[in-house]
Parts: sequence; structure tokens; C-alpha cells
Amino acid sequence: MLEYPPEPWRIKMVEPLRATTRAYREQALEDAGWNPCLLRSEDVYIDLFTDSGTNAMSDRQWSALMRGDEAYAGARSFYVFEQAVREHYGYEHVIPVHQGRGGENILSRLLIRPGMHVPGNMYFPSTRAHQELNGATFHDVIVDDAHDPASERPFKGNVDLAKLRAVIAEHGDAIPYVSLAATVNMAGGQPISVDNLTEVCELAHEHGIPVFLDTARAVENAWLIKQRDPGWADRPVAEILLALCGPTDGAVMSAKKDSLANIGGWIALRDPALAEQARGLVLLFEGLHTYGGMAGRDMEAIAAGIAESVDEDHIRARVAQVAYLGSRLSDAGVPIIRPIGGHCVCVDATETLRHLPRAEFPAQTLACAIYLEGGVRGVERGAVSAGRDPATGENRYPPLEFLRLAIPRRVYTRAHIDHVAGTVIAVHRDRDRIRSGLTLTYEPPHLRFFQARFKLTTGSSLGQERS
Ligand code: P70
Repeated sequence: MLEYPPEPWRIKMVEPLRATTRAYREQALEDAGWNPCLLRSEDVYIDLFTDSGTNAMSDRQWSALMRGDEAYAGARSFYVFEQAVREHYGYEHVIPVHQGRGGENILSRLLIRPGMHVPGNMYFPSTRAHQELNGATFHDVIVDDAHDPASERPFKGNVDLAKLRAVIAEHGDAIPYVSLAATVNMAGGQPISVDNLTEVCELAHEHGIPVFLDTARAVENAWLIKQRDPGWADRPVAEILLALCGPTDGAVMSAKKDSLANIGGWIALRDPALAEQARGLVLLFEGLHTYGGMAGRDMEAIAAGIAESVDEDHIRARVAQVAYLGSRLSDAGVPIIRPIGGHCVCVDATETLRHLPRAEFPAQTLACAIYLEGGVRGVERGAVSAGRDPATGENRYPPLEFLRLAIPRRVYTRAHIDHVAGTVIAVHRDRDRIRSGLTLTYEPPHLRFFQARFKLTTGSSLGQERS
């Protein structure tokens, strides 16, 4: 079992949690249409649904909130925020948005025209949804190992340059940009290396194609580079972050992840003309270009959070807590995506529930089973998340089908994490008792996993009650 260092913080304020009984949870899940996304958070004991916006802010961030300048235009807080992004991510033009998908909407509208093609290192649901809404086809150019849960390759977020070359050869003129992510969420929080990212930018730039980086978890990516690439082992994480952003043309950020905030985001660009167009769209969809849908106090909290996010003690403890959960599961024989990523541990659902067909959504079923067992909420990352092909209307079955346990930053203690490990290990041990998968009863057209409802394919329980 991997040990992790004591947290570099102590707790000043607490939020009570409520444990529930199995019978209570069965009713709650039934009411939620067998979709943990639709549970009330009060009915969840340990919530690993997401690490997005669920972080605990520091006393410094809370006091920064009080400095929020709520002026409609040109608020002081905007300039504090802009300066923090410029200093730590290295981009000149910083445009606030209310959260990541606000930025995805602006960038996609700005650059994509119907019939275009966007290559990227694996898809992310909201990113691809905005690309498709604007008429583009997404092409996954990530290395093959990213689709193999057992592969121990250190940089499973890397782009396969041959795949990218092939997309450029076929669609060169119709590629508005390359869409990269650091880390790659849908691959289990796997990092991209500085070398690979630099090569991708060189190749794209040779063809006049810009590269935009999703920096939601780029600090975690930078930390994993420090751990896994000997060339960067002695460098501060803040320097690695700048090296990651350096070769790219801009970024889209959800500040709800690395930046330890509860809401917010930004777009950053190097090209002044493009930045001016982006501000024009932000005015229409988000708010004025000096607040972008955020309150002044949110911008202050993000600025303080950015500085904390690159603190070596913080990022070491954060990633180590994730690794601790992963190692506890691995040691007990639970199949997880290897190596353990930056923000989550992912349980391989096709491997755990081999007896269920993909059409019965094994990862969604596993998410339900761990909620019933221990009140732990994770999220499906498989066929439900992948949605339907816009052209054929058929379900997409991505190679990876997993249950994601995403760990909020600075929120849960080691005893909480041990409870999660115990819950998942118990479900895995009794996996043969899970006799039924799930069938969709309702699905919305976009990002269906958030609102979809299901019923058990057979019977009235997952068949895992204790006798
Ligand atoms: C999650 C959240 C959000 C996210 C992300 C990356 C790499 C952009 C965004 C969007 C929440 C989520 C959102 C849509 C589908 C599934 C889950 N990830 N890029 O739980 O940012 O939420 O601020 O609009 O991970 O992983 P935002």
C-alpha cells in the first residue's frame, strides 16, 4: 500500500455528513431513476461524483472573497485574476467565463464551421458536445495505450503523431484547431508529456493549425510530469506548468478543478485579434469581458487558488491521496486503470462485471452498486457518457467503460478514503451477486448521463442484498 504524506493543512470549519441505511439508499436510488447523478447530495455519504467545484477553499481564499470588487465594468478583481493567470499560465489575453463549458462554447463558435474536423487526445463530453453542436467531427488521436486500462505507460495522455498526421493529411484545410487536454479526464486523469505536447504544436503549426489546451487539471499534469519524466524531476511544478502552456496558442480553463474554486473559468489567447472576437462572444453569452459570468469575489478566490495550486506541498499531498485510494484497490485485486491518474481512481467495469453485456451499462450498474453498499457516489464513464453518434443515432461504445471515483481537493480524510476502499472492495468481492444491468427509460439529447433515467433490466434489485 502506498503511504501518503500528512496533509499540509488543518481543518477550521466542518460540514456534517449523514450516514444512511441500505434500505434508505435503495429507495433513494429508485427515486433517482438508478442514476446517482440524480440523487440529492444529502443522501450521499462520501461524494466522489466529481472533483469539480467541490474543493475546500482555504482561509486565504475565503478572505479574498471579501475583497471582491463587484463593479460591472473594469472591476479591480478582474485585474487581480488576469495577473494570476498571466503569471502562472503565461498567456497574454485572459477572458473570464462562468465555467469551462462557457469557454468551450465561445472557442467552438469562434473557430468551427460545419463540416470541419477537430483532432484531440481523447474526447471529453462537454468539449466534444460543443464541437459537434457547431458542426465538427471529432477525431481521437491519443496513443493506443490510453484505451488499455492495464498499460503502465507513464504518459497515456500523449498524442500518437502518426494518427494526427493522418487526420491532417485527410482534412488539413478543415481543421480549425487541435484540442488537447492535460490531464486526460476520460483516460483516467492521465498526463501528456512536455515533449509530446511540444511535438504536437510543432506539427500543427507547420500546417498553420493552432493548438488549444484544456488546462482544467494542468497543474496535476505538471506534477505527474515531475514524477514520471526524469528530465523534469528537479523543476518546480510552477515552471513545468509554464512549459506545458508555452508552445500552445491558448487555453480553456474550468477553474473548478486545479484552481481550488467552486465556480469560474477563463479562456486565454495569444492572438490579440482572436481575443477581441472572443470578448465579443463572451459579451453575448457570459457577461461583460471583465467578469464573464463570475462575481468579482469569484475572481479573487480563483486568483488566490491558482497561487495555492502550484504549491509543491499542496499538489504532492493531493495527488498522493488519489494514489493511496488506487493502491488500496489494486492491492485488493480490484481492476483499476493503471497507472493511477491525477484526480481520480477508475474501476474497470467491463472487467468487474464481465457477465453483463455492454448494452446493459456495466459502469452505471457498478456506480449504483457502490452507492447501495456504502453510500459512496462515483460516476459512470463509459457508454452512457459517450452518448449517441450524431450521424447514426446509435449508442457509442468507447473502449473504456469505468466507474470514476474523483476526489475533491482538501475535503476528505484518510478514514473517509478507507471507507470508500472498503465499499468498493466489498462490491468487487461479491460482484457475481449483481445479476442485472440497466436499461434506459429516458435520455435527453445532450450530455445524457446527467439526466438519464434507467430501470433494472431484470428483477427489482441488483441482487446483492446481504442474506
Ligand atoms: C468532471 C467535470 C468538467 C470538465 C473537464 C475537462 C477536462 C472541461 C470541463 C467542463 C464535470 C463534467 C462536465 C461535463 C461532463 C462530465 C463531467 N468536468 N474539460 O466531473 O468544465 O464543468 O467547468 O463546465 O473535466 O469531470 P465545467
